[in-house]
Amino acid sequence: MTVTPLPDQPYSLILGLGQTGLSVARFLRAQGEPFVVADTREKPPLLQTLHDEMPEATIFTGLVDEVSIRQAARVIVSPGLAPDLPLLEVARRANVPLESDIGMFLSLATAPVVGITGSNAKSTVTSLVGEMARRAGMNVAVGGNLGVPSLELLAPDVELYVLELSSFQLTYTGQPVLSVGVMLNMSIDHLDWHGTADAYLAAKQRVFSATECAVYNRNDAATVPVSEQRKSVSFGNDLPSAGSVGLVEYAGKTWISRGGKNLIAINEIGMVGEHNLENALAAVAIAEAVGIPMTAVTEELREFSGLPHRAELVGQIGGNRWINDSKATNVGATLAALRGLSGEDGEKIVLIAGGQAKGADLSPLAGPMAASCRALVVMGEASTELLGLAGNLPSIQALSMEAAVASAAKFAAPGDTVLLSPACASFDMFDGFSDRGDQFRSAVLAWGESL
Ligand code: UMA
Ligand code: ADP
Repeated sequence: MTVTPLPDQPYSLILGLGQTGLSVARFLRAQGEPFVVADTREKPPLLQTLHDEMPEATIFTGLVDEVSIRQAARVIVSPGLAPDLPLLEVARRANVPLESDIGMFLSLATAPVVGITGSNAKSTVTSLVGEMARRAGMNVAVGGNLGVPSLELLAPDVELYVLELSSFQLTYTGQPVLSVGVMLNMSIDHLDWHGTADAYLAAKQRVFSATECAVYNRNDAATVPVSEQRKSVSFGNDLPSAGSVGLVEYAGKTWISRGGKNLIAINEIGMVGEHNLENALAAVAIAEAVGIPMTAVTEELREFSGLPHRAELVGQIGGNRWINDSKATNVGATLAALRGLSGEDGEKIVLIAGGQAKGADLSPLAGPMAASCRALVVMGEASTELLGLAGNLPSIQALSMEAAVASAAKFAAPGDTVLLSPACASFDMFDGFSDRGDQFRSAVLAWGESL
């Protein structure tokens, strides 16, 4: 343990030295406010950066001195830290308030803030809404759980903030004061962090606790605000009522319609898959709530083709469509991919799945896999559980991404889709979902060249 003196004046204890902790330290330093940094890891990833930028900062690593927590005026908790961490119990017992960078940001932001949560599609919808606002000529700042930590977005000339909010961030944010609070969808994830499904759902529902306008998915009951709302806009892939967003059949086409006005035919949308149509509907509802002009909204829907690693086309190779959906780190995302990418003419999916299940029950995959898959290739810690769900499907375990691609290629019939959509986190075999997706792409392209 490093022995370092604590400040004489009231100080903030920044718990966690990842991207969030560093952004809080930078912010407090710029404000001239005293702080101490603590991280339970011996060598947190951004230790050197902190030393370089602020050599005078007090930091505890590894075994954190509990006195530093008890004497703090507040603890600013990084989102990766689960609520049952003993250090957080020390703070609670000493009545030291737990806060988040998001709460600090919201108390300082002067422009409207859109906060977007949900089990899946947060990054896609956050980016899409940001692009819609940019196209409309607004000075928009986009970040939060996606990319740039919120405090680093603060600037006096920003006209709109669009934040992706994770259940972890919401847990430590009390009642987030938002202009527009959004819940896209709900399926179970992060049980290893939250402990129970109820705790996960309650964290997500916080997005509505102090919002001016709630945007929710009327076809997903768990996204409907439990608290009373002054204003709300719903979206769904059914007929919209007045003031909401949905789908309308007109002149032989299906249209995204808002408040009785048809905006864009769905065959003109740049993103693929049924699940991305839901995302387009959500983005229109958010744009409506924020007041982004609809011409910019529809232009962007035509242009935006989605983010990498989310149902991303790698190529049409060897008679098959290869799709990288490495960001599918929970069951809900893989179910959406199976639903959204199933062939209509008898083509089937060869699914590559597996990794760390994070305490989730994978069994809801069994039925949809049986209905839409030709075969199953499993990887990582969840292999045995997934093989147990394969039923009559041909299945095999692969020990590397190259082996998974080779097995999938053997299973695939002409016209089939080979889909990497793991339903699991990647850290047992990869450096993260991007690394897993990149390795998939490389292995597919290398296999294609060998043909
Ligand atoms: N950790 C410790 N001890 C500590 C502090 C952290 O062991 O004292 C561990 C955590 O348990 C975790 C890892 O370190 O495994 C990183 O945690 P962190 O809170 O320091 O993470 P940051 O670098 O601050 O990144 C966080 C988000 N990460 C998490 O919530 C795990 C990033 O989201 C986010 O982009 C960033 O803040 C900026 O806002 C990533 C993520 O995976 C993309 N989010 C989850 C998801 O999307 O599913 C919620
Ligand atoms: P998040 O930031 O919530 O993780 P992403 O946009 O990164 O969301 O997408 C995560 C995963 O969810 C990807 O595998 C993507 O294909 C899948 N997905 C995208 N849209 C939906 C949806 N509407 N419902 C369920 N899954 C979806």
